[in-house]
Amino acid sequence: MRYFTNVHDLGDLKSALAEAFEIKKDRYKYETLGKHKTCLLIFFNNSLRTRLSTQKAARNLGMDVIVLDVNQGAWKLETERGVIMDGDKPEHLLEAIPVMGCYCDVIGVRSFARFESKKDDYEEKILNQFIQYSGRPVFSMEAATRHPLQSFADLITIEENKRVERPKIVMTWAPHPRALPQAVPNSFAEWMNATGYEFVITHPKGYELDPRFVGNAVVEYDQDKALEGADFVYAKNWAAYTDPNYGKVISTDRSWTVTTEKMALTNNAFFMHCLPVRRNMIVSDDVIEAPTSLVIPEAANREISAQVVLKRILESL
Ligand code: AN0
Ligand code: CP
Repeated sequence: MRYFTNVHDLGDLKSALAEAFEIKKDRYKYETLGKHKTCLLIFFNNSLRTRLSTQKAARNLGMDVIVLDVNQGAWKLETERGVIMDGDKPEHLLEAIPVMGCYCDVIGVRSFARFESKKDDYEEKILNQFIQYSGRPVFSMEAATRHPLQSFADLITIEENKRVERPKIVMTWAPHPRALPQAVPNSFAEWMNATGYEFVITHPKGYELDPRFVGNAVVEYDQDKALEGADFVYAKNWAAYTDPNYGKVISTDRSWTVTTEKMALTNNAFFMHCLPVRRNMIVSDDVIEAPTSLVIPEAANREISAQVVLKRILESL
């Protein structure tokens, strides 16, 4: 595997999961695979989990790791071709990318949707430039439209906790004060559609996701109805996708917050969220602290999902 940007790059999910569980049993089994190989992690945006878990995964495989926060200490980057660079950006991404490629064997990139141009975001303009110009294998650490390392960790967590073969998974929008990307919900939907699970998405009108990600999921605007019989509740906020509101907050309706009353409608469901989460906006204290909350196991599985991806990339070098 040379690139990891979406669910399809992983191929058969059953074998990917088997590999994940093998690694989880002994995470040092392949500790020499990455000897003398350098993993460069580029962050255009903040991160706690991705930053730590991906470094840990790379080190478990014996790799060296370099982390660069582009906005802290590097030169401010111009990303548009054709711009007369007489402003505040001394370097162009078109030089910076191949330079970064000189110092490593594998590159991870975090670059969120900017909400300036829906076309640029949904064409994955930044991530694709790394693929095109770095000369190195590239994996996404959350790009504009997807967060596949998160979705893979979420899938591992569901497999570890499901009580029936075909659980009902409900992804619910929840309120948040700031505009957040659609990457996590898009990606979760893409991965759930690739499994045989029952999958329902619920959100207020106006928060419809890109139909290419919704796929065959059932969309139910009544959150209470959607939650009935759920085995897993996956909460996430996202900003509007549809025009003319792309990238905007159009509701902060707190009746959508996941509370104990909401969870009572489910089949004693597990609660999931990728974190970071705003308590009592997205989810109540009681729900996130309950024994049915999987937020910490999901975060723990980020090390495992990253390690499967890095192992496969190393095997292809
Ligand atoms: C980001 C998002 O919603 O995409 C990262 C989540 C993993 N969240 C925030 O910016 C709060
Ligand atoms: N879930 C996740 O990707 O968290 P960070 O943004 O902290 O990396």
